[in-house]
Amino acid sequence: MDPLSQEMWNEIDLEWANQRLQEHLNQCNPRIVDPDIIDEMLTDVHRRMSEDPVALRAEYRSLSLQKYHALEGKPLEASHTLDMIIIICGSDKLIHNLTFHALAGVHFLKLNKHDPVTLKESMGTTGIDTLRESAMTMDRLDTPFVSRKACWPFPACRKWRDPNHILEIGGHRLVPVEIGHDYRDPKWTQKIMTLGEYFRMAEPAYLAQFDLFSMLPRLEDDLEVDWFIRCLPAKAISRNIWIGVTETFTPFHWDKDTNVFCQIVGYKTFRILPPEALQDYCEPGSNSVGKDIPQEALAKCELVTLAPGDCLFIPAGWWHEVKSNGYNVSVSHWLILKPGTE
Ligand SMILES: O=C(O)CCC(=O)C(=O)O
Repeated sequence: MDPLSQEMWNEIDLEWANQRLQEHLNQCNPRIVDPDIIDEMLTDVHRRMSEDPVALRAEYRSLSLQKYHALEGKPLEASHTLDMIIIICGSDKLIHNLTFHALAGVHFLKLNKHDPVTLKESMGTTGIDTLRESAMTMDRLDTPFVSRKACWPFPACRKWRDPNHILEIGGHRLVPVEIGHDYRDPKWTQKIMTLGEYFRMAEPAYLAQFDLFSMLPRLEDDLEVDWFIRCLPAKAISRNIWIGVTETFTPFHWDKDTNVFCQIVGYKTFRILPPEALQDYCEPGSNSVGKDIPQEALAKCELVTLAPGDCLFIPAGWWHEVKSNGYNVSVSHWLILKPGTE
């Protein structure tokens, strides 16, 4: 969801949503009412998705809405059907309204034990202005920098230290979780599970780079959505959450967009290298490298540990590798820069 242009969906209008759903169902010809048959069709559509992603996503959404309707009286199954639409096709106002409807009155059972994340000594307070000044005074945004405590004013830095805050909002919702140490591991795989199940996992897993905000817009209240408009020369933003419950590891890679990476809960350590540093170790066209990077190529790494509230600015094309240990939440913002600043 793009916070710079999005129409906020805070208004829940069930009458409007039911009318839209009914209109949609009336257009389905034939209309399928057996959830098991729809499931088989959904599996087939998902398998063929790469053949024609636009048309097949539309078909996936349409079939899922029919399944949702057929599951009346089964709130969790109905809401999971809508979550699969969000994961595969993205969210929209209708899906968001229907989810609210499906889960009204369903509560999530709190985690009964969690270790609150203790704050190490503050690494200095600088605040939002530092990031704004750095962004404004740079001719070109082509050097990484850390702005200590720049996003510390976000309420998320305090509220999300207790995972139950996130779980109360979305514990029943489905999310795609990476299972395994990292994506180079032959046993690495992805599983869809509820956020509640994810938070109870003990084996290496990662809820990585997921737009949880389009699923749970209430979480946006804990961030400052217009912060980037005030601070940075961005005309649009793609925002993703990274939640770790065990240790996490993201191997060296680069991204095509500039990133403002906000550390919200816990600590994360980055190794950073300029674009030319690892070119010789990656396949043409690839943005990642295999396991064997010679030590001499890593000699000039910048090492930085982010604490809660710190922001790291990673220019497009810069290599980065990221480690964390224990409960950890970050929010990355890929910026679509204003003309003249890219
Ligand atoms: O936090 C992580 O594990 C990786 C973050 C990252 O690579 C990114 O935001 O581009």
